[in-house]
Amino acid sequence: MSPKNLPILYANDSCPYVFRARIALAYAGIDVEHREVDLENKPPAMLRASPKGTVPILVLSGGTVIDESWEIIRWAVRQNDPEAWRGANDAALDLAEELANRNDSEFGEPSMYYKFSSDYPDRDRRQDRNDCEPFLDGLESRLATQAFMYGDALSAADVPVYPAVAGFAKIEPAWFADRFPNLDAWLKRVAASPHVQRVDFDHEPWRFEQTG
Ligand SMILES: N[C@@H](CCC(=O)N[C@@H](CS)C(=O)NCC(=O)O)C(=O)O
Repeated sequence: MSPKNLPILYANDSCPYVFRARIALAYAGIDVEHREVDLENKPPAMLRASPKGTVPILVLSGGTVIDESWEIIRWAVRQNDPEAWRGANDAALDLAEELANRNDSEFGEPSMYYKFSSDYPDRDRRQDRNDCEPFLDGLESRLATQAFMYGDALSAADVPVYPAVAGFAKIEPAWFADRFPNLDAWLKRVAASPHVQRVDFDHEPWRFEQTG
Protein backbone atom coordinates (compact mmCIF):
# COMPACT_ATOMS: atom_id res chain seq x y z
CA MET A 1 0.00 0.00 0.00
CA SER A 2 0.98 3.59 -0.49
CA PRO A 3 2.04 5.84 2.40
CA LYS A 4 -1.35 7.57 2.29
CA ASN A 5 -3.03 4.17 2.37
CA LEU A 6 -4.55 4.70 -1.05
CA PRO A 7 -4.85 1.96 -3.65
CA ILE A 8 -1.88 2.02 -6.01
CA LEU A 9 -2.40 2.34 -9.75
CA TYR A 10 0.49 1.36 -12.01
CA ALA A 11 -0.25 3.31 -15.14
CA ASN A 12 0.99 4.94 -18.30
CA ASP A 13 -0.43 8.15 -19.71
CA SER A 14 -0.39 6.92 -23.31
CA CYS A 15 -2.20 3.62 -22.68
CA PRO A 16 -5.89 3.39 -23.68
CA TYR A 17 -6.46 0.54 -21.22
CA VAL A 18 -5.22 2.75 -18.40
CA PHE A 19 -7.43 5.59 -19.62
CA ARG A 20 -10.55 3.45 -19.47
CA ALA A 21 -9.73 2.29 -15.94
CA ARG A 22 -9.04 5.86 -14.82
CA ILE A 23 -12.40 7.11 -16.14
CA ALA A 24 -14.17 4.52 -13.99
CA LEU A 25 -12.02 5.28 -10.94
CA ALA A 26 -12.69 9.03 -11.37
CA TYR A 27 -16.41 8.38 -11.73
CA ALA A 28 -16.52 6.28 -8.58
CA GLY A 29 -14.51 8.91 -6.67
CA ILE A 30 -11.71 6.48 -5.88
CA ASP A 31 -8.43 8.24 -5.22
CA VAL A 32 -5.30 6.31 -6.04
CA GLU A 33 -1.57 6.74 -5.78
CA HIS A 34 -0.70 7.03 -9.47
CA ARG A 35 2.61 5.40 -10.37
CA GLU A 36 3.53 6.41 -13.89
CA VAL A 37 5.56 3.59 -15.40
CA ASP A 38 8.03 3.46 -18.28
CA LEU A 39 6.97 0.28 -20.08
CA GLU A 40 10.57 -0.16 -21.27
CA ASN A 41 11.81 -0.16 -17.69
CA LYS A 42 9.13 -1.69 -15.50
CA PRO A 43 9.51 -1.30 -11.75
CA PRO A 44 10.19 -4.52 -9.81
CA ALA A 45 7.33 -3.68 -7.44
CA MET A 46 4.93 -3.60 -10.38
CA LEU A 47 6.16 -6.95 -11.67
CA ARG A 48 5.88 -8.44 -8.19
CA ALA A 49 2.26 -7.28 -8.06
CA SER A 50 1.48 -8.66 -11.53
CA PRO A 51 4.18 -10.63 -13.35
CA LYS A 52 2.40 -10.32 -16.71
CA GLY A 53 3.62 -6.75 -16.70
CA THR A 54 0.78 -4.86 -18.35
CA VAL A 55 -0.81 -1.66 -17.12
CA PRO A 56 -3.18 -0.80 -15.57
CA ILE A 57 -2.63 -2.64 -12.32
CA LEU A 58 -4.60 -1.68 -9.23
CA VAL A 59 -3.28 -2.85 -5.87
CA LEU A 60 -5.92 -2.55 -3.15
CA SER A 61 -5.40 -2.26 0.58
CA GLY A 62 -5.01 -5.79 1.81
CA GLY A 63 -2.99 -6.62 -1.27
CA THR A 64 -5.68 -7.67 -3.74
CA VAL A 65 -4.39 -7.07 -7.27
CA ILE A 66 -6.66 -6.26 -10.22
CA ASP A 67 -4.59 -6.37 -13.39
CA GLU A 68 -7.15 -6.22 -16.21
CA SER A 69 -8.63 -2.86 -17.17
CA TRP A 70 -12.12 -4.24 -17.62
CA GLU A 71 -12.02 -5.73 -14.12
CA ILE A 72 -10.92 -2.39 -12.68
CA ILE A 73 -13.92 -0.73 -14.36
CA ARG A 74 -16.29 -3.32 -12.93
CA TRP A 75 -14.74 -3.12 -9.46
CA ALA A 76 -14.90 0.70 -9.44
CA VAL A 77 -18.56 1.04 -10.44
CA ARG A 78 -19.50 -1.62 -7.93
CA GLN A 79 -17.83 0.43 -5.18
CA ASN A 80 -19.81 3.56 -5.98
CA ASP A 81 -22.34 4.21 -8.72
CA PRO A 82 -23.69 7.77 -8.31
CA GLU A 83 -25.19 8.07 -11.82
CA ALA A 84 -26.40 4.49 -12.32
CA TRP A 85 -23.64 3.52 -14.72
CA ARG A 86 -24.38 -0.14 -14.01
CA GLY A 87 -27.84 0.21 -15.56
CA ALA A 88 -30.96 -1.67 -14.47
CA ASN A 89 -30.00 -5.14 -13.22
CA ASP A 90 -26.41 -4.46 -14.28
CA ALA A 91 -27.44 -4.39 -17.97
CA ALA A 92 -25.04 -1.54 -18.83
CA LEU A 93 -22.25 -3.34 -17.00
CA ASP A 94 -22.98 -6.51 -18.94
CA LEU A 95 -22.87 -4.54 -22.19
CA ALA A 96 -19.60 -2.93 -21.04
CA GLU A 97 -18.07 -6.36 -20.63
CA GLU A 98 -19.22 -7.45 -24.07
CA LEU A 99 -17.89 -4.27 -25.69
CA ALA A 100 -14.61 -4.51 -23.79
CA ASN A 101 -14.12 -8.06 -25.04
CA ARG A 102 -14.98 -7.14 -28.61
CA ASN A 103 -12.81 -4.02 -28.49
CA ASP A 104 -9.84 -5.99 -27.26
CA SER A 105 -10.23 -9.02 -29.52
CA GLU A 106 -11.43 -7.42 -32.79
CA PHE A 107 -10.23 -3.83 -32.73
CA GLY A 108 -7.14 -3.61 -30.52
CA GLU A 109 -4.65 -5.24 -32.85
CA PRO A 110 -5.62 -3.78 -36.24
CA SER A 111 -6.06 -0.33 -34.73
CA MET A 112 -2.58 -0.58 -33.19
CA TYR A 113 -1.08 -1.47 -36.58
CA TYR A 114 -3.02 1.37 -38.22
CA LYS A 115 -1.96 3.90 -35.57
CA PHE A 116 1.70 2.94 -35.67
CA SER A 117 1.82 2.16 -39.38
CA SER A 118 5.19 3.89 -39.82
CA ASP A 119 6.71 1.21 -37.54
CA TYR A 120 5.33 -1.53 -39.83
CA PRO A 121 6.37 -0.59 -43.38
CA ASP A 122 5.65 -4.12 -44.66
CA ARG A 123 2.00 -3.99 -43.60
CA ASP A 124 -0.87 -2.66 -45.69
CA ARG A 125 -2.11 0.34 -43.70
CA ARG A 126 -5.38 0.58 -45.60
CA GLN A 127 -6.08 -3.07 -44.92
CA ASP A 128 -5.42 -2.56 -41.21
CA ARG A 129 -7.87 0.35 -41.24
CA ASN A 130 -10.41 -1.77 -43.12
CA ASP A 131 -10.04 -4.49 -40.48
CA CYS A 132 -11.11 -1.99 -37.82
CA GLU A 133 -14.31 -1.05 -39.59
CA PRO A 134 -16.63 -3.98 -38.72
CA PHE A 135 -16.21 -3.31 -35.00
CA LEU A 136 -16.76 0.42 -35.52
CA ASP A 137 -19.79 -0.23 -37.74
CA GLY A 138 -21.36 -2.17 -34.87
CA LEU A 139 -20.89 0.79 -32.53
CA GLU A 140 -22.04 3.26 -35.20
CA SER A 141 -25.35 1.46 -35.68
CA ARG A 142 -25.87 1.22 -31.92
CA LEU A 143 -25.73 5.04 -31.90
CA ALA A 144 -28.29 5.47 -34.69
CA THR A 145 -31.16 5.70 -32.22
CA GLN A 146 -29.47 6.68 -28.95
CA ALA A 147 -26.81 9.12 -27.76
CA PHE A 148 -24.63 6.63 -25.86
CA MET A 149 -23.80 2.94 -26.00
CA TYR A 150 -26.47 2.05 -23.46
CA GLY A 151 -29.38 4.43 -24.01
CA ASP A 152 -29.39 8.19 -23.74
CA ALA A 153 -27.02 8.70 -20.85
CA LEU A 154 -23.36 7.96 -20.34
CA SER A 155 -22.85 4.61 -18.61
CA ALA A 156 -20.26 1.93 -17.94
CA ALA A 157 -20.81 0.68 -21.50
CA ASP A 158 -19.14 3.75 -23.02
CA VAL A 159 -16.02 3.46 -20.91
CA PRO A 160 -14.19 0.44 -22.39
CA VAL A 161 -14.51 1.63 -25.98
CA TYR A 162 -14.04 5.39 -25.65
CA PRO A 163 -10.22 5.59 -25.34
CA ALA A 164 -9.45 3.27 -28.25
CA VAL A 165 -12.05 4.82 -30.56
CA ALA A 166 -10.89 8.34 -29.65
CA GLY A 167 -7.32 7.35 -30.47
CA PHE A 168 -8.39 5.84 -33.77
CA ALA A 169 -10.44 8.92 -34.74
CA LYS A 170 -7.44 11.24 -34.28
CA ILE A 171 -5.43 9.51 -37.00
CA GLU A 172 -7.56 10.69 -39.94
CA PRO A 173 -10.20 12.90 -38.32
CA ALA A 174 -11.93 14.14 -41.46
CA TRP A 175 -12.24 10.62 -42.89
CA PHE A 176 -13.47 9.32 -39.52
CA ALA A 177 -16.14 12.03 -39.15
CA ASP A 178 -17.41 11.30 -42.64
CA ARG A 179 -17.32 7.51 -42.30
CA PHE A 180 -18.65 7.30 -38.71
CA PRO A 181 -20.75 10.43 -38.03
CA ASN A 182 -22.61 8.95 -35.06
CA LEU A 183 -19.38 7.87 -33.40
CA ASP A 184 -17.83 11.25 -34.11
CA ALA A 185 -20.69 13.01 -32.30
CA TRP A 186 -20.57 10.42 -29.48
CA LEU A 187 -16.84 11.04 -28.98
CA LYS A 188 -17.56 14.73 -28.38
CA ARG A 189 -20.37 13.91 -25.93
CA VAL A 190 -18.20 11.52 -23.95
CA ALA A 191 -15.24 13.92 -23.96
CA ALA A 192 -17.48 16.60 -22.43
CA SER A 193 -18.22 14.42 -19.38
CA PRO A 194 -16.62 15.74 -16.18
CA HIS A 195 -15.61 12.19 -15.32
CA VAL A 196 -13.58 11.97 -18.51
CA GLN A 197 -12.21 15.50 -18.18
CA ARG A 198 -10.95 14.70 -14.70
CA VAL A 199 -8.44 12.24 -16.17
CA ASP A 200 -5.14 14.09 -16.63
CA PHE A 201 -2.13 13.04 -18.67
CA ASP A 202 0.87 14.90 -17.37
CA HIS A 203 2.38 12.54 -14.84
CA GLU A 204 6.05 12.49 -14.00
CA PRO A 205 7.60 9.00 -14.10
CA TRP A 206 7.41 7.19 -10.77
CA ARG A 207 10.90 7.25 -9.20
CA PHE A 208 10.93 3.68 -8.07
CA GLU A 209 14.72 3.53 -7.62
CA GLN A 210 14.31 5.60 -4.51
CA THR A 211 10.95 4.50 -3.24
CA GLY A 212 11.08 0.74 -3.77
N1 LIG B 1 -5.71 -6.83 -21.29
C1 LIG B 1 -4.96 -5.77 -20.64
C2 LIG B 1 -4.14 -5.06 -21.69
C3 LIG B 1 -3.30 -3.95 -21.12
C4 LIG B 1 -2.13 -3.59 -22.05
O1 LIG B 1 -1.88 -4.27 -23.05
N2 LIG B 1 -1.41 -2.52 -21.70
C5 LIG B 1 -0.21 -2.20 -22.45
C6 LIG B 1 0.04 -0.72 -22.56
S1 LIG B 1 -1.23 0.11 -23.49
C7 LIG B 1 0.97 -2.78 -21.71
O2 LIG B 1 1.07 -2.66 -20.51
N3 LIG B 1 1.87 -3.44 -22.43
C8 LIG B 1 3.02 -4.06 -21.82
C9 LIG B 1 4.28 -3.74 -22.49
O3 LIG B 1 4.28 -2.87 -23.37
O4 LIG B 1 5.28 -4.34 -22.13
C10 LIG B 1 -5.94 -4.83 -19.92
O5 LIG B 1 -7.05 -4.66 -20.43
O6 LIG B 1 -5.59 -4.31 -18.85
